[in-house]
Amino acid sequence: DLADPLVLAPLREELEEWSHDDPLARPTLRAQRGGKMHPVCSPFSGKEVGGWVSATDKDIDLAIARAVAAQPMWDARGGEGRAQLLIKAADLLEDNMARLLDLCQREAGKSLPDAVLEVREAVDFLRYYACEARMLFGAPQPLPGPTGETNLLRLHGRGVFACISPWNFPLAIFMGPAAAALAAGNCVLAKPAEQTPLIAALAIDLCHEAGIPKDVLQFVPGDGKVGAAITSDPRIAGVAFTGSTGTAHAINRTLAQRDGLIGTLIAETGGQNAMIVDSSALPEQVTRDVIASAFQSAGQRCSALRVLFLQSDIADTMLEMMKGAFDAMVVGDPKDLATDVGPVIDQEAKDKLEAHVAEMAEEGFPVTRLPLPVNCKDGHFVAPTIIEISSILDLDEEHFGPILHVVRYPVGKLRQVIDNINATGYGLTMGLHSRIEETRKFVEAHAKVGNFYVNRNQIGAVVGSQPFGGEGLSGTGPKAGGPHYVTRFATERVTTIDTTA
Ligand code: TXE
Repeated sequence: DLADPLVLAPLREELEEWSHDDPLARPTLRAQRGGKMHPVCSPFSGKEVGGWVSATDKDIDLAIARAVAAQPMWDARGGEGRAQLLIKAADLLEDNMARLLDLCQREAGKSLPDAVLEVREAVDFLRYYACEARMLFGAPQPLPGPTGETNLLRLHGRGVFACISPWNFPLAIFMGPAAAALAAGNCVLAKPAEQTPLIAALAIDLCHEAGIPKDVLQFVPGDGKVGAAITSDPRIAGVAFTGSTGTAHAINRTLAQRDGLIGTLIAETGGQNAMIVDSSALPEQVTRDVIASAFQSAGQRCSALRVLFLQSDIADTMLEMMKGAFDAMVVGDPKDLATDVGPVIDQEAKDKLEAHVAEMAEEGFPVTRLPLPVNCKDGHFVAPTIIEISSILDLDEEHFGPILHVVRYPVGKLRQVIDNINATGYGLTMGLHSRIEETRKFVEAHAKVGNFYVNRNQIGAVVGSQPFGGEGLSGTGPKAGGPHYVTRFATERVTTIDTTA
C-alpha cells in the first residue's frame, strides 16, 4: 500500500492542518502506512516535535524507477523551463517563511537569526541555480572547426542524483544540492538527516506546489541505512553529499563497488578550521570575530573556527580579552533573542563533545568552561569551552560543537603553523587577522584551504559572492553557490555535422 508518490499522501494534509501557532502540533512523515515511527525531538527541550517512518527497500526501488522514467522529460524541458519552476519554488519558500522558520527552530534548535539566514540561503540557492540553468543549459555552444563542419556542445543532466544532507543546515544544505541537480536536468532523490526531516519535507512539498513534478523530486525519509541503500543502486548516476568525512568515504566505496553506472560523488565534509592572529591585528576586532566564528550556531557549522593560533607575544593579552567576551555570552533557549549559544543537535553529539573535553582535561590541557544556566538542564547543551593545546596535531578529528582550541606559536614560525594546519589533511576554511600585506600573501600562497577569510569572521558564505567548499578531507569541490557547481551535475554532449553533405 504505497503512497503515490513517495512523499506521502498523509504528509500534505498533516502539514496543511498543522499551524505554526500551535506548539503542540506534531507533523509526521510517512513513506508508507504502518512501520515504526521515529521521533524528531527538540534539541532545546528534548520534547517530541514530530516523527518519520523510514522508506523501505521497496519504496526506494520504486522511487528510483519513477525518477529514471521521468528524467528524459525533465532534461528535455531545457534550462529556461526548469529555471521558471525553481524560481517559483523560491517564491513559495519566501511566502512560507514563518512555517519554515518555526520548523527550523523546533527540530534543529536554531536561533531566529540563524533560522532566517538558513531560509534565505535556501531561497538564494534556488534563484542562483535557476540563473545557471538559463545560462548553461540553453542554446548549444558552437565550437570552432574547419570550414564545412559545425560542432555544437550541449549540457545535459546525468540521470538520477541522490542528495544526502546533514542536520546542521536542514533546509539550505538540503535544498542547495537538490536545486543544482534539478537545474542541470537530473531527477533527485532527497534524503535529509534523520534528526531534521520535517523542514525538508515542507520544502519538497512547496517545490511540488511550484510545479516540479513529483517523480522528478522525491523525498526519502530514513537514516544512514536508507542513504546507503540508495547509493548502492546502480541506477543512481551521482551523489551530492554533505556530512562527515567518514560517511563520504563510505559512499565513495559503495559507488566504486557496485556494477552499473560509474557514479559521481560531490562531497562537502568537515574541517579542522584554523585562524591565525599576529601582533598587527586589532584586538577588539579579533575578539568579536573569534567569538562569532567559534560559538555562533553552537559551533555546528562546517566553517566554524576550531583552532585559534595566537602569536606568542600577544597571546596573554588576546586570551584575556577573549575570555571577557566569552564570559559575557548567553547560553540558553534559541528562541530567546538574547541567546548567543543554543543546544547541540542531540544526545549523541553532546556525549561525544563532553568525552573530548574530559579527555583533554585528563591529559592536562588547560580547560575553561562557561557554567550552564538552569534552564538548560533538559536540552542537549554543551557548555562553551576553550582548551589550550600545544599543536593542532593533538586533535584527531573535528569536534563539531562550541569548543575552541587555542595554540600559541612563536614569532617567526608562521610557515610551521601553516605546515601543521595543512598536515591535518582538511582544507575547508581559514582565517587570518593581520594588517601586514606580505603575511596575507604568504598565507594565501601556502594554505591549502577552500575559503580564506582575512580580518573578519570565517563563517559566512553568501551564495554567488562567496562560493563555499573545501579540498582534501573537506570535500571534492566544486564550490556550492559558485559558477562551476552545477556543471558537476551535468554531462557534455558534442554533435559534429558535415554541412557540405
Ligand atoms: O554525519 P553523517 P552526522 C560532520 C561533523 C559531525 C559529523 C557527524 O563532524 O560531527 O559530521 O554528523 C547520511 N550512506 N558534519 O552523524 O553521519 C545520514 O543519514 C549514505 C559536517 O550527521 O555523515 C545523513 O543524512 N548516507 C557537516 C548524512 O548522511 C549516509 C555537517 C550525514 O550524516 C550513510 C554535519 C551511508 N553509509 C556534520 N551514513 C558539514 N560539513 O556541513 C549516514 N548517511
